[in-house]
Formats: sequence, C-alpha cells, structure tokens
Amino acid sequence: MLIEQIKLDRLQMPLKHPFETSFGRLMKRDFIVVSVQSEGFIGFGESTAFPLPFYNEESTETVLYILKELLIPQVLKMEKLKHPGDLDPIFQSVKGHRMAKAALEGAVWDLYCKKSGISLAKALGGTKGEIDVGVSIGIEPTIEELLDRVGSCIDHGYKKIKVKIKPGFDVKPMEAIRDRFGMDVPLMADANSAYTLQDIDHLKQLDPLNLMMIEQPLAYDDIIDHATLQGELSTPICLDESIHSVEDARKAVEIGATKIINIKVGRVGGLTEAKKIHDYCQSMGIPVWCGGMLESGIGRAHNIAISSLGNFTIPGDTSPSDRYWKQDITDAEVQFYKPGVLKVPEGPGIGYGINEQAFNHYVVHTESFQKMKVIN
Ligand code: OSB
Ligand code: MG
Repeated sequence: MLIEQIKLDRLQMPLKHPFETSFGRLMKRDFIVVSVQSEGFIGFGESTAFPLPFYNEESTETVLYILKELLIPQVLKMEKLKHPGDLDPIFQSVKGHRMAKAALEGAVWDLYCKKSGISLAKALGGTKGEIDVGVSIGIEPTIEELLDRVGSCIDHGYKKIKVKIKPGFDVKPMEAIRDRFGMDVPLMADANSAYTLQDIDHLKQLDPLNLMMIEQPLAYDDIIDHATLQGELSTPICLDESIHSVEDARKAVEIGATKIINIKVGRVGGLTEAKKIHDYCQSMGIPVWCGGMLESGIGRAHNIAISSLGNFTIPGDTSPSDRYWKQDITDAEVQFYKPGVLKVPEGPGIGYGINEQAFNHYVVHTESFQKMKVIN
C-alpha cells in the first residue's frame, strides 16, 4: 500500500464527569486522531497522550511534534508498506515517544485490515468473539460518593471494579467498599505511582481486603522497588506506567516486580508491541488486561481488538462510550451487548465507522500531509 495522505485532527471532547487520579483531575479529553489514506481507504488511530506530562513523559504537543517532524515525513517517503510491521525501522530510529508511534501505527493497522478485508482482531490473532470489561472509577470528593458510583457500576454489570487511590484516600475507601458490597466483588486499586517504599507498612493494610491486584503503587519509571514491595505484600502487583516494551515486561517478570500486566497500546508504542507483550506473558503464565486512557470510540475499538487475544483473561478498562461521552465520534457507539460484555466487531479494520458530524464538532485544528509527487 502506498500511503498518499496523512491527516492529523486535534479534538477536544468534554468528559461527562470529571476524572480524578493521584496525578490530577481531567475535565476534557484533548487528543490527536491520525487518519492515513490509500486508494480510497482510510485507517484511523488515536493518541492516548494527555495535554500535560502527568501520567508519563508525553503530551498532546509532543505527539504532534514527533508525528509532524519525524514520523509522518518518513512514512510518506516509503516506497512500499506491505504490513504495519514495516514501520519498525522508522520507529526504532526515534527513541521513546511511544504514544506518537502508536497513534500512527494504529491508523496503519486499520488501513491494512480494511484493504485486506479482515477485522483488526483477526489480523492480530484474536480468538475471542466477546470480551469482559470492568470500570475504572476516579477519586471522588467523599467516600459516600465513591460508594454510590461503585454501587451503580456493580448494578451495570461491570466485571471488575477498579478504584483510584492516593495517599489520604486509600485504605479507608477500599475498606468502606468491602464493608458495603462484600468480599466477592472483583475489586482492585490503582495508585498511579503515588507511593514509595516508605509506605510499605501503610500499603500492607490493603492485604486483608483481598484485592485482585494493586496497580502501579510506586514510581512511574521503577521496576526494582516494585519487586521489593511485592516481596512484602500478598496483594498481587500489576504494572502499568513502568512497562513500555516486551523487554520491560521480561525484566519485571524475571525479578518478581509484577504478577499481572496492564497492556495499554499507546504506552507500549502500538499494537505490534502490545501483542509481543501478550505473547511473552502468555508463555510465562502471567495474565494481562487492557488498560484505558479515556479514549474516544476509535481508541476503544483498537482496545477491543487487542483484548480478543487469548491471554487477556482479566476484564479490561474499556467501558461503553456513554460512560464518558455525551456523543462519541464513531458511528456506532461502544455498547454492552450483555451486562459487562462487549462484542468484538467482525467487519474490516476496527469495525467502527466515523460519525463525521460529531467528529467535526469536536475538532479544534487540522493538518494534512501529502506524498510528494515527483514531476520531471
Ligand atoms: O492508570 O489506568 C490508568 C485514566 C487516565 C490515566 C491513567 C489511567 C486511567 C484510567 C482510566 O484508569 C481507564 C479508562 O479509560 O476508563
Ligand atoms: Mg493505571
């Protein structure tokens, strides 16, 4: 396939409900959609970076910069691109900036699948026709409000309840959830790197609560201290921020820093790397699940496709669109087909089209890049 045009749209979508984590409060999503065009087909990818580098080092602006200055010019120069894996040499030349790479790679995967007439899930080696999903609940102003949210999510049938914690809002709210809803609710906590090894005794108070796991308790760039912490905790540790590649996954698993891995396609640089991490974890008996970054329908569709692989045995964070958006930008919104269950689309590519009207409503900036035509 010869990529003729690449378009970058910056969108701003207000969240229905502010989302608070240990690193800050988000009121809207400000992100980039990459569209790649070839012979009448268009593939779509979404950047998961936030406007400011509070989750990891990337931001909406760094994604734009890396795409415009480095990745897009090189892709438009390529003579042939048979498979998304052919992007690898270009990606290897740029260190880091995995969310920028993932947004472009995702669009190329969608295009490749649409041209081949196969679903993205099939192309990645997915085997499941439906996936179980959970929900991620942000930090609420009071424990009572948190309990209301947890109750409503249990009623909606979510298969896993994840709650954000931070110092000062951790043991008490988790205990309150257990007291109110019992020990059988599949419950976990996500700290987004808010603690240090000095907090070992404090975090040990979570052990009696029988949580499925605690996600990223320590620094966003740490692996080693997590192994020390896991030696002291009975609650399994799940790494999110610390894992950028299959090599990181290998190191973390080998030293006992993680028993479960949260795979986010953006954080690891795309679907190809996400699949490698999945395959490695499968071979090591480490279960994985698909994390979320408050994506629009485009990113959600990519998440559903990767979640169809066999070792995604724990429900992921891909909730239906209407939990986040008044109106999503895909033509069909992501919806439960049974409580807590999404169907994996069988149509070509990501299996969701674009709702142009909604899309255009949220766009704040657009830029297009064309293949240079050589005229003699
Ligand atoms: O750590 O998983 C995280 C949202 C923003 C930043 C980081 C995280 C999250 C979530 C939300 O947990 C998951 C979702 O998209 O619903
Ligand atoms: Mg997380």
